[in-house]
Amino acid sequence: MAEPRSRDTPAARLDVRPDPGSAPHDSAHTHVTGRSEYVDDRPMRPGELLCGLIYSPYARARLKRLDLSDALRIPGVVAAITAADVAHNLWGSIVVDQPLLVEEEAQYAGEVVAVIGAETPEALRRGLAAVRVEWTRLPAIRSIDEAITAERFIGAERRIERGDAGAALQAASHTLEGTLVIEGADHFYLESMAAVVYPGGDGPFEVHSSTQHPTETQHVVAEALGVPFSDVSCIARRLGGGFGGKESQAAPIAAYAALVARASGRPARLVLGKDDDMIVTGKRNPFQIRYRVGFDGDGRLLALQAVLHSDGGAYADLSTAIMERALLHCDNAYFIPNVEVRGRVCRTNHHPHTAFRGFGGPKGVALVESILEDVAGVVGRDALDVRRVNVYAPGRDETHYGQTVENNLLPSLFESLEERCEYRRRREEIRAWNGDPSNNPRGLSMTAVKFGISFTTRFLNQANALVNVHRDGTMQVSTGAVEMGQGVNSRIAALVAEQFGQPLDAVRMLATSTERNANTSPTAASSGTDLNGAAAVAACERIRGRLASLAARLRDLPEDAWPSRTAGLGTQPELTVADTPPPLPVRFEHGRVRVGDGDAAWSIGFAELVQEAHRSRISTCEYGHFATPHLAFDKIEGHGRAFLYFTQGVAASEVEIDRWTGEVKVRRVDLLMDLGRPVNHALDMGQVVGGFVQGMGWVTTEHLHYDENGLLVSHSPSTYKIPNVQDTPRIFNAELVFNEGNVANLRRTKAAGEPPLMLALSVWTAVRDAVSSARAVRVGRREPIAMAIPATAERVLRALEAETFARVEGGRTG
Ligand code: MTE
Ligand code: QUE
Ligand code: MOS
Repeated sequence: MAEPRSRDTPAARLDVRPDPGSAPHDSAHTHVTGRSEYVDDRPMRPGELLCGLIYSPYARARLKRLDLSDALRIPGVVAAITAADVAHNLWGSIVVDQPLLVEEEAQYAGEVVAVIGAETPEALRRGLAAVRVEWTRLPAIRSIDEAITAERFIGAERRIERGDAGAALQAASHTLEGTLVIEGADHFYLESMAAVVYPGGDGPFEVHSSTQHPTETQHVVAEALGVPFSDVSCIARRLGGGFGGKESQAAPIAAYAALVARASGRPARLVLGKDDDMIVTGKRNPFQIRYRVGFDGDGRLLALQAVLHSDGGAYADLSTAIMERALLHCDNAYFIPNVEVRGRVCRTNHHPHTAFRGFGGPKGVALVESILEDVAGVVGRDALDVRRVNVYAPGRDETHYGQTVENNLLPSLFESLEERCEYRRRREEIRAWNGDPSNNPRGLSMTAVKFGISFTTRFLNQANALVNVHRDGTMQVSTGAVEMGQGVNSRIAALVAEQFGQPLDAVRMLATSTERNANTSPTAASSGTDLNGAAAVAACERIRGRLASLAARLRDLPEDAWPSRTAGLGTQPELTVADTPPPLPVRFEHGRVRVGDGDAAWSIGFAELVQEAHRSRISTCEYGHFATPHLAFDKIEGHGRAFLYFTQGVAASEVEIDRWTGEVKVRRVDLLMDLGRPVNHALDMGQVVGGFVQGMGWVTTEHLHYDENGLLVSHSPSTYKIPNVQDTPRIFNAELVFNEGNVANLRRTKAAGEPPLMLALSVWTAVRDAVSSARAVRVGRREPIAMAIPATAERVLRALEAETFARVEGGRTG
């Protein structure tokens, strides 16, 4: 039986957008043939050294002795670097608080104390083993609770408020409270941290780094060496994945290699093995969230009070900005009239935690989706109906930080997916299935995402681009965007090709280099294409203006008076043009430039026009800069327009739990995503599907284990379980919806990179739905299921068999 529809959602059904036939990723061919060059694929230069790291095995320890003399006596060991060799031994993206190398006291297991450079892998291995290092262990803080007790924090408390959450909670007919635990996760990029540095002398130090942030890497290297920024260039051709992990933490890796290069005068290469990479680098911030929520008998949210604590690790890194984004996403897709959310970053003795796809957003989204799942149980309604009464809708469309949700497709996304995935029918089927306790429990849940697109720190929302149009009509483009698999280069190339009416293969994207693009922001916050694409288009527009004016002049000149015939002879006055296009329609399409309309239209080949421009001393190269307009977020007040627009989506996941092992299988996922008008449909689908599966790993099997010294022990694929091909949903229907309404952004597109990850929370809520319905069959009522992220098999089994575990473990201890 169909349930009544809530009134405040528009009935419009959304159309899905067919793939118009997308161009392949610009590296697809070299990827599949193994010819794509990553940092460690660079050929070794004569004399090049291989580097390795010595790090603390203890969460906190005083450096008692560090003796490198034995190591340096080993044949082939050439350099040994310690803190004493670093010009400025402090770095940090937001707060400059982190030593590159330990001076006196290590603050986390994995903190680097020395770097060895050697001529061969064997010499490096022996050199690392010969370093004499002694530590005195000190008491460490290894959990959020311990940090709260010790009052060890990073930065001040942040707060966002609207209305009076306290009073609304008092007045609410229903309330719930709880604690949500979200653990960390490793980025598990396939290319570990890597840098090759060629020492300066005849030019700047040339740093090839697997970094999402070439500018910061350049700066950290320069400060470590004590040279001006102009003496360091940083180049990032491509990354074998970054996912946020290489936004800040690639910089010290490059600095270690640079210090060896300077000390030895030789090229130096530092490429971490998987185990070292996982131990040394920070992860997604673990969070612990205490909340109280008030709602009415329909499940309509009235008030949310939440205190978010994150584990920042030993140093600030990006944790305060991540916390801010978490606070800004506690509403997710839902209108909550009274909100009081507070956030505090804890300082612990873990590796400094860092950016990871979603950047705090996933924690806010998890909180409210978790709450709505529990609210539904309390009011006895289907969780989808509870979500639909709460979703942002006309008249209920202002966020708790005072930004209006424009181009809001959320109500229709819910409605469309409900139909497309046959939610009601499957809900009945699952109810019947779960009624038989000998079946493996199944669960179904639909969650949403509304992700704010922009860096919440205003100055980061800028980009620059260089566009060179060559005389054969081909183009070279360089921007600050880093290609890490997401396809940013292909998207920017398509935008530039479109500007000039040229085919895609006329555009070559150059390696990202601080020599062509300086003062760039990291490729992060899903805004790589938005920012750098807009900068490239700005450059194109100026070139187009000049070329269009020139075309209009040529139209009126006899061909034998054109610059290509006369400029060398000097017989004709030189043509001059302004940057602005002429008052005539000029179109760049199909390889030609067309002046005028209809019968009066005249055209010239694009390459020919570029030749004429060069003969007239008109530049066909430009530098463009873009700064996102309209942003007005006051961090102190926690109020204002934080984002240019929102990327939105919904997903419904069905899971089955193995009742004997707790293992989760995802049977089916239906997903609808609003990415506006995509530049490249197939690349965006890759982001959607890839982000979702990455998120599935985060909420199910990826579990970090640390030993009693605070050292990560799950530091390889055998102990840290990312999704593999068998773990992907058996049925996976992912579609993009048709939306031409995002006027805020370049070409009405929407950013795709991070948002789909958060839709994987539907797998986590589906697991809880499965557990709660299986238990309801036994205990006779649905009750809120406390479940941490990740919902590992062990945790799921414990939740399912709570009484059995209580009996067995009670018996054992008592
Ligand atoms: N996709 C691939 N294949 N590899 C990556 O490292 N990083 C993600 C996302 N998608 C990533 C990815 C993250 S964390 C971000 S912020 C965006 O891509 C960055 O790229 P964009 O701004 O061009 O979307
Ligand atoms: C999303 C992001 C980032 C962010 C804010 C977001 C991000 C990032 C920073 C940041 C903030 C202040 C700084 C700085 C960086 O903020 O990636 O260097 O001083 O680096 O909403 O992804
Ligand atoms: Mo992505 S976490 O903003 O690099």
